[in-house]
Amino acid sequence: MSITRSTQGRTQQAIALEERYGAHNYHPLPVVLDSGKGVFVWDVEGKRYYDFLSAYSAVNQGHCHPRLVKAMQEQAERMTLTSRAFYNSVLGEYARVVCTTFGYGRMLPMNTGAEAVETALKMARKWGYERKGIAKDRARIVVCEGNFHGRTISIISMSTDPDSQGGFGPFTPGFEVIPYDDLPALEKALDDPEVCAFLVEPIQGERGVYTPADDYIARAIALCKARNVLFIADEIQTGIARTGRMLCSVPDDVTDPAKRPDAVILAKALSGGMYPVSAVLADASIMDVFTPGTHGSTYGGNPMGARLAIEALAIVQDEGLAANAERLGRVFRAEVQKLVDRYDFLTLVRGKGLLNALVIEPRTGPDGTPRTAWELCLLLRDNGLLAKPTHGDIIRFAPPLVITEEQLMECVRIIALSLQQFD
Ligand code: IF1
Repeated sequence: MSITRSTQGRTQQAIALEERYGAHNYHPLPVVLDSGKGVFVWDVEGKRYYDFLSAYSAVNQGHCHPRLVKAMQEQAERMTLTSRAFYNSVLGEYARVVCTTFGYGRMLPMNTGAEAVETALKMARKWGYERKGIAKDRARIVVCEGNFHGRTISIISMSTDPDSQGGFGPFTPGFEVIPYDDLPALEKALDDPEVCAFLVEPIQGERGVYTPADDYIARAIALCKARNVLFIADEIQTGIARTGRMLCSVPDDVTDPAKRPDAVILAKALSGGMYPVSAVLADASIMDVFTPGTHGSTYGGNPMGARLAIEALAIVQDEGLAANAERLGRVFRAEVQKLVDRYDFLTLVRGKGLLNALVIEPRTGPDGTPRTAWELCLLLRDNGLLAKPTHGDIIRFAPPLVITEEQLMECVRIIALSLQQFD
């Protein structure tokens, strides 16, 4: 006997199950996604949406890219996990590909972004003691207000966001917080001889696609090099073509090590949304502070993740995703700027490549109801586009980088319609 449920019931049932059995550590937009392909996702009721979040920039290559699905199927039938107790036949090639793609001598493979950030923190401290001569347990790392680098205890210890940090003490010491996009503050912080590293996002994603002055990162790199401090770029959200080039912190054609980050942290789109894969990139003079037994991970460098990362990076190159993001990002910001000029409750649109955000003035509608970014996201959802507010009044717009101009213009029309209804 076939039991047919009203499809609306499937949405409510999925939400109810998650509410009942899942921890309440998120407040998802009320939509239950069931399948995805390229720029599109479908909910359990069969409704299609444009995905304008891309799983926080993990699906740059588009949902279920056929080359990634094929790579996963093939590797799944061959070998998925060996641990690093033994070599495997894919990790060496993955290490070569990711080092040559981004221009570094060594890579350390991990799984989640936070794990890679923690790895970079350990590397920086150990480098500080062994190469810079900082006294034992005295190393300090400079970070920025508004940072987001993950959710582990040490990473939230450097956070300035009460939601991320509150209630989880005691905190890991050794972090110095300075204002973002403030070179004099960085210069002052670097006066401390016990500083081993400066960890920074080239654009602060979680803060709302907070974009610094054009020369901030380049000048911060120069300051760090001059003071023998490691410049560590967290490119977990901004890297891998999202902002119109392979790394947001440095143009692809800048090869001079003096003008490049000392270390780069990657995750998310490194596997195209198929599997947690992250990595820390640095040259041997820094990375070789890690010796056998000083760091590791059960799944880090596994053949499945390695195979997917090789394919995910190849897709970015083969499909010209950086150039597409650069070109269509300009189109998107120009079109949305017209809407900002039209509606007084829109403050600005900002971003780089296809990592953009729209800042809304929170207000109360004529019927007395709140008109916040959340309400606008519900209208966008009803009109077939999924996006999510960050920090209350900011909506991030970050579609998969495979989007076409025609699709992008359709999404601009959806945003315009939703703003009209929101007004
Ligand atoms: C959540 C947003 C948050 C990151 C950067 C490290 C990590 C992230 C620059 C850690 C992860 C995710 C985490 C997820 C929501 C999303 C996010 F910024 F993308 F919007 F939280 F701020 N560095 N960002 O963006 O990587 O351990 O998650 O693999 O925690 O809510 P991860």
